[in-house]
Amino acid sequence: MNTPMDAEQTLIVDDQTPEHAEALRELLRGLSQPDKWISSIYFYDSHGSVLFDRITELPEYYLTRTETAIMRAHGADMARVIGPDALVIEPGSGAGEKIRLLLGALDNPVAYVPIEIAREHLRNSAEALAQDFPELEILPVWADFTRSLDIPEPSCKTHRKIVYFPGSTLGNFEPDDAVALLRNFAAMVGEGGAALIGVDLAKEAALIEPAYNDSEGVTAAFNLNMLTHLNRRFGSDFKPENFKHEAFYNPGEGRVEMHLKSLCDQDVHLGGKTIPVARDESIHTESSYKYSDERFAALAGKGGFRLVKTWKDPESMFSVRYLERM
Ligand code: AVJ
Repeated sequence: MNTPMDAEQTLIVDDQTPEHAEALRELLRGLSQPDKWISSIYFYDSHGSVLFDRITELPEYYLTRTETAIMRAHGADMARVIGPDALVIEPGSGAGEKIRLLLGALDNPVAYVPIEIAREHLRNSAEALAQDFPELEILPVWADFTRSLDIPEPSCKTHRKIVYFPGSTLGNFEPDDAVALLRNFAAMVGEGGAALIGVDLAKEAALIEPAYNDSEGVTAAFNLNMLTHLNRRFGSDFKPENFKHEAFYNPGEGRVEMHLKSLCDQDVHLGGKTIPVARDESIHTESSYKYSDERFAALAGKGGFRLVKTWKDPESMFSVRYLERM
């Protein structure tokens, strides 16, 4: 009866917090629309994070590789426009290579403020960074970066606070939400502050779609893993084998859409509700917006920033944008 305590055992915690109840209501709201949707935040359980790391190494997934190359090629120029003694704020995990390239290029950065909702992740990445930059003051903040929060004061004076937001993560926000997020960044950096943001570029569908339909099926596994994650977190009974990964560029909306398409008529149970899903019906799991120069400049303006400088790779696949607070 009792499973011996070993690495195989998965403890299921019965979550009765109000946050969990609110998340369940939002899930049910999305799944009762004529066009069903589930938030892309549910990609990222621990297995999903491993799959995402594998995606970033796929030959088809140009985003990470290209952005890293832009940081390497133009880091010195970025450091010049940012100026000395910067305080760098990174909303989301700071585990990556890109933050190291930026901090390594900057002239005497005074402090690094990673903001992360996953507490263990925040601690681990901050500790790893402290090893690599022993002289840098690190001021981790445990928070949801989409909400308002206070940026801690560094012990040395800073001449510019800057938000670093790489990875085209901004593209996962609906345009109105992206504007709200930029406004939040503007509040974090204050007067004279700035932002350095990695943004995937709008381009031909044929150049984008392979990145979301890789030949090894890692992106398909990443998309389908969301269902396993939901089953564990919310006690639902999605059958991943009854769904198929689908991803395409929607040029009208300027976004890649990921969907899970039902292979049969089926019922899914979640939070005491029965959700019928028809054969060929799809659940929208992610949008990844791609921006032209014009559309990004307009978005930045609405978010309270002026687009000052853009760096691209030679093929114009990806961009890194420097914005100053208006
Ligand atoms: C890291 C969120 C920008 O949209 O390209 C990768 C996530 N989705 N493959 C992206 C993702 C499918 C990725 N972002």
